Amino acid sequence: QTLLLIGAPTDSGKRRAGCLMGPDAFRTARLPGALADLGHTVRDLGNVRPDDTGMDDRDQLFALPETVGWTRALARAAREAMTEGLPIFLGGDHALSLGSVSGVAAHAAEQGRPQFVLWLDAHADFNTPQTTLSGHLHGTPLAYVTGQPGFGDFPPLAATIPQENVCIIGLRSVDQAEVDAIEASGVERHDMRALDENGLAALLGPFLDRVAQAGGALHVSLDVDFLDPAVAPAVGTTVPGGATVREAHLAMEMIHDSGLMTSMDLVELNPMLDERGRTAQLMVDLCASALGRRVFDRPTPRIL
Ligand code: DIR
Ligand code: MN
Ligand code: MN
Ligand code: MN
Repeated sequence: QTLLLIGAPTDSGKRRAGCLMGPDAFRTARLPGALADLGHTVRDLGNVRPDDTGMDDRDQLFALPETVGWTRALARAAREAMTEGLPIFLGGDHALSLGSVSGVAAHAAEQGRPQFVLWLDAHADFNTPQTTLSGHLHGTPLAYVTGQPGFGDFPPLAATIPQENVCIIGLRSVDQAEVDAIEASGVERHDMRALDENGLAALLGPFLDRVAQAGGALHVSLDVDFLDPAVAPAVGTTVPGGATVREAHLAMEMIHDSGLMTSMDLVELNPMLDERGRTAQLMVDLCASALGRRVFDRPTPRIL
């Protein structure tokens, strides 16, 4: 497969800085090499830069003009990349998905193909610019791409993703307004208790079957905080009680075996908070699993 690495160093989605270093941390942890080792053709397209919007700031929203600029630029980059291969967006905070997901959805609509989204995250990211308590726009991408009201400052969507085509796994920190909106919606959602009780495969398998039945395109958005902070500390919004290393790998392995994934985001890595690159390395290994690395393919461990 042709894989396109697209650096998306968004840092405007929340107040704590550092995610802008994410793309280079993924490169330093040898993401391109790990994917090439699997037999893929890997092209690193470098980093996208945000459009200049000339918009004014809004008191209630953190860095709205910059995030709108990113959304425009990344939606374009995503739509274009879909004609050439499988884009992997190297974040950057989760605000990048306002652009990546709306862009890939626009491409799927052109192809007459339904777009599906798998959201692996502790959070629902289902706030709107009206409901957000933090003013952090990284908490809004799923509301935007499913066409919730209140995104008038953002580019109009070329294609809205039906709520039923979205599946969230890993939930353990959801604002009240998000709970209300999501419970009234058709979004498939599984919190950590559901994962504990049923196992990852029982939650993800039926969703992947639905995507296959529909002949859909599948975007996978992997937020570092899907993982437990004990194994993935390098994220500004850690929430205890997250997925284990194996649960996350199993998700990626099932995604690969399904053959359904058409685009991916790796988001919220904050290298300033990392411990000798261990979170970056784990994200690289997870990405490799999603693209075909199996347990028996793993390099011989180095004895130190
Ligand atoms: C919270 C936290 N729901 C907010 N959100 C996210 O600010 O809207 N943290 N996405 O990673
Ligand atoms: Mn998120
Ligand atoms: Mn999150
Ligand atoms: Mn493969």
